[in-house]
Amino acid sequence: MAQTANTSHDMGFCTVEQHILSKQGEHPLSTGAFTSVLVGITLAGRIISAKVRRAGILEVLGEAGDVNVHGEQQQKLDLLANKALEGCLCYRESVGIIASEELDEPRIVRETSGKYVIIFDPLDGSSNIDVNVSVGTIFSIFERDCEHPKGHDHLNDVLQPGHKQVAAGYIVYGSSTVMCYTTGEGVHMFTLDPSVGSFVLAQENVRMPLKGKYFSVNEGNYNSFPKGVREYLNWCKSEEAGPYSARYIGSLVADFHRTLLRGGIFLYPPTAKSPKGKLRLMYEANPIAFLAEQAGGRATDGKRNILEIVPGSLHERTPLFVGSETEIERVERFMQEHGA
Ligand code: AHM
Ligand code: MG
Repeated sequence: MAQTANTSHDMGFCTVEQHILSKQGEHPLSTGAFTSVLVGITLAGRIISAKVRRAGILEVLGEAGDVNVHGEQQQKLDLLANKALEGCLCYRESVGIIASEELDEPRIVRETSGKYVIIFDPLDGSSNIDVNVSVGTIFSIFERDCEHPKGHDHLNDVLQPGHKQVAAGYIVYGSSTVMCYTTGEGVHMFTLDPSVGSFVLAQENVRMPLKGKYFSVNEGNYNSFPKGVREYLNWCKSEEAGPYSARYIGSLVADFHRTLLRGGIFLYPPTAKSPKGKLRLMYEANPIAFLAEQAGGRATDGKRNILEIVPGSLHERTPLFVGSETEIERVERFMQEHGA
């Protein structure tokens, strides 16, 4: 069971903005500039949530007609979500660079000021948009040094390994809209109260259970998984294991949210179609890995801790295994023995 340190009930009514502000002074990075970035993200989250909730009425479902840098059809809601984040962030003085799944290249918002680099997947789980299944927004924040020499390549400010993230989080638009974030001091969870339009503290210091009997994977790809992964999944279904229960939504944010609260494992291994994995390192795996570690879990690409990977490009892909410590150790043992 996830443990609760404090909830809104014993602390009073605490919004996400109040929570972030209350951390100012406690954390070396908790400054007004940093708070402004997080508040920009929560504002965008509320805008996106409103669009997702009324998608059928607003006629924003379906394809937009363009493909993104990955060759995937952009959905109208993908673009609206991207626009909401750009709009809510770029206005803020502390924003230096933004990068998104929906933008080919990072956008340099301020050349020589704007200390933060914000990288996001505006609407993750695109295939679920039109069928009323949970989707989400994922974000990752780095610092950059604004005092750089002339000719500085801003891409280097973006391509930082995950362990340098100063904050990360997601918003899941599910049966309710929930936001989780970390600044490296635990994971905190908020629920959007639509009657007042605020994210209200639901749980501070969320802990991922050490083990959990859920495995979450697209088993349609089973035949092309590495042998170690196939053997692990066979074990999950064996009598010896219990067996485990399968849960797969196909939206990373929603699948991870369940894994965070209930424990178990989410995996997207290399496949024949995506030999380097399908998920994107910088705006999917990194923020999820940071949150997992902060909640007591772990994330690996099968060989390395996700947070140690030095990215070569913004849209780089990676295999991802994330979840309860016990399950990650177990899948690693299977991969060491049978091949990753
Ligand atoms: P997207 O960013 O284009 O939506 O793709 C990422 C999504 C993840 O949310 C999810 O874990 C995965 O793709 C599902 O992939 P698949 O449909 O191959 O199972
Ligand atoms: Mg995505």
